[in-house]
Amino acid sequence: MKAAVAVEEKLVRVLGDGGRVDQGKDPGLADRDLLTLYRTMLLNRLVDERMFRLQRQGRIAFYIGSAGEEAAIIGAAFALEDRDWVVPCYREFGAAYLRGFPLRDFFCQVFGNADDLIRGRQMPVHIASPRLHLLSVSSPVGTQIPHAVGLAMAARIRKLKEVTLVFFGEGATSEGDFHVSMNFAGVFKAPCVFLCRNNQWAISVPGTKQTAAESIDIKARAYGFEGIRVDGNDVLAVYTTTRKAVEKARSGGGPTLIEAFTYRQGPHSTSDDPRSYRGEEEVEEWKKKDPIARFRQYLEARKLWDEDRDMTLARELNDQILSTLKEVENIGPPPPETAVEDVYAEIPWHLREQREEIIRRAARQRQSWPR
Ligand SMILES: Cc1ncc(C[n+]2csc(CCOP(=O)(O)OP(=O)(O)O)c2C)c(N)n1
Repeated sequence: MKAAVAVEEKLVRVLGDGGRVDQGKDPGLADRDLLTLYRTMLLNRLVDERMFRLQRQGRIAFYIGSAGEEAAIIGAAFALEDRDWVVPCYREFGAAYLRGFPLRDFFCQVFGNADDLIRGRQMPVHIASPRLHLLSVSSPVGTQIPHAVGLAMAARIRKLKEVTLVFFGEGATSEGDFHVSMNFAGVFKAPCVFLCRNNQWAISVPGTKQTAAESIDIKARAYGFEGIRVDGNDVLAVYTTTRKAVEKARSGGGPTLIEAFTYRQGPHSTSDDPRSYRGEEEVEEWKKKDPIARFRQYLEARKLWDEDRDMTLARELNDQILSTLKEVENIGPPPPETAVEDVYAEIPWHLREQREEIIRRAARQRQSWPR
């Protein structure tokens, strides 16, 4: 913890205490954009809360959320254009939603039901959308980073002005994939922005055990490009920093590493209990720096927001979440025989045989255990 506190002073910040902002630092976003950011952050938080409850009730198998990290995720994604690419880790539902990923499709994926775009073949929350330039979520830590650099290089070779934004946690910076990717991106000036959500915990491993360096951003120097450390709970600071990095990448200036210093407020996923590895006091301290509450103060200071509007929005979003859930929860699983589809353009004989067998068994099971 000590190292983190010492370097907190050099964090890029826009939002000051009580919602105040220095004139020179305000990115000057239109009111509509500011409200979109707030709405998306709040939706993200409410979806997470609902999903954790659903998992505890045994209605979904697994969930992984982003409470506390919404500013780092949504602020960065807001700096992109539609033609750009997002290569997510597993906490970036907010970024996907911002790019137009429908809530219904997200819930269908979490249930792994027949309407899931990837037909139940991935872990819950592991979404993808080629249409929205959103690569598939990678569960293995750090494997998405070389994919992102490859994607960025492909865009450059094809002379497309598309930038790739890749998300990962600080734990991923201990993987070889991170270093290989950073080196390659530096040498070949890949139009890639590396966004490290330093939420200070890689499941039970604290940030202080992840690196002997004083921070993550300085690692970029060794690879010959810029690294910036930003307050990851300050949505406007994350947005302005990422915007500059994206513009630089688009104009041929090469990659940037952004370390968004933040905190994971909840468990790693529905599968762990963080009380076994970190103190409640630490969590409470970070909840006081909540990114949504902080942004709300700014909106209130600008007279764009108040208590009434907040309650109305929360009610509206919760209604939307509940009605979408109601719509998708009983859709049921994809037919089992679809397991062998989408692998080959034409299903080969051995998979055709297995497909027939699956259909026969499923019919027998339906007779023994009607739904
Ligand atoms: C290669 C690999 N090793 C271990 C795991 C198990 N694992 C899943 S998430 C995780 C922690 C990752 O932490 P970090 O990169 O900081 O991201 P965060 O979860 O904090 O967002 C680990 C160790 C894995 N999925 N892949």
